[in-house]
Amino acid sequence: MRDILPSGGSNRQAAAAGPEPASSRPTRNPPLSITVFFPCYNEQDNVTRTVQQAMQVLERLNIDFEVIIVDDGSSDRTGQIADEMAGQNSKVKVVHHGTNLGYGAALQSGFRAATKELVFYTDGDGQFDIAEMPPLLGLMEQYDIVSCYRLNRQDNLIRKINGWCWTKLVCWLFGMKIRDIDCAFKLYKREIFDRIRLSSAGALIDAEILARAVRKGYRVTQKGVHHYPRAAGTQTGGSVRVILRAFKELLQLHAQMKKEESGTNTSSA
Ligand SMILES: Nc1nc2c(ncn2[C@@H]2O[C@H](COP(=O)(O)OP(=O)(O)O)[C@@H](O)[C@H]2O)c(=O)[nH]1
Ligand SMILES: [Mg+2]
Repeated sequence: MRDILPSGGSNRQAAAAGPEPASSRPTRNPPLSITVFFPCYNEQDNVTRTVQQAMQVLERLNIDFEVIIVDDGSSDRTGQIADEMAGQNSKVKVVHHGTNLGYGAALQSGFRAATKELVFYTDGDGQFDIAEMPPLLGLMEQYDIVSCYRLNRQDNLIRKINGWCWTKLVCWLFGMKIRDIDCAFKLYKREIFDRIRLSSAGALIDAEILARAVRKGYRVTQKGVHHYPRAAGTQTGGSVRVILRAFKELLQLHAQMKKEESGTNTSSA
């Protein structure tokens, strides 16, 4: 486990010049409340199982919680199933997108809708085991973010190589040391999202959140989790459209953050 700090000097300056990092403020132990959310796009055959497993794990924790399903404009029955679950349990909430807006937009909606002290998300397709989330909670006494990495990524070799290169590229551009940037198993202090403005609607979102949070001085730690084959439904995370959009957003974000950084340096000079 490592304490992840920005590796670039300018980022370090920006973090030092920013407001007091959350990690230096007192944290309650145990954490009082958690939002768990699932981005879902056409997950009619997975969403019930995924949400029920989450409810079981969360009930056992004995803390205040809510579960949010973000239906990203699904054309199958995901939205109806989500509404039915919310109708049966007041702890389940649903956010619907009228059309498919993309993975990043789905995550942004989840973070915006979250009301609890901590916010955790994982994919609605059930490729992770939410039972691996509770051991991460204790880490929030020392850290603001737990970014997990897949111990046994269940994808073909090409996708694994692409994922490795993407992580390296993004970390190099934004001065971070993260093992698996797109691993959809992350825990955050919710207040982070009051202090950063996100722009990525596509797959760049994970990188953008981490880059912006690290720049603000939030502390990240990493932990390995297991990854399972998709049991049902269709994977779209590696499609050419998703990849091209991620590269376009990467160029835009890099330029935007450089501009923001030079603005910060000029105003603090
Ligand atoms: N790919 C994709 N996934 C979305 C979108 N909106 C929400 N999701 C959800 O994001 C998660 C990851 O998608 P998936 O295709 O399994 O990607 P992969 O696991 O990275 O190959 C799933 O829970 C999807 O239902 C979207 O517009 N595109
Ligand atoms: Mg998946």
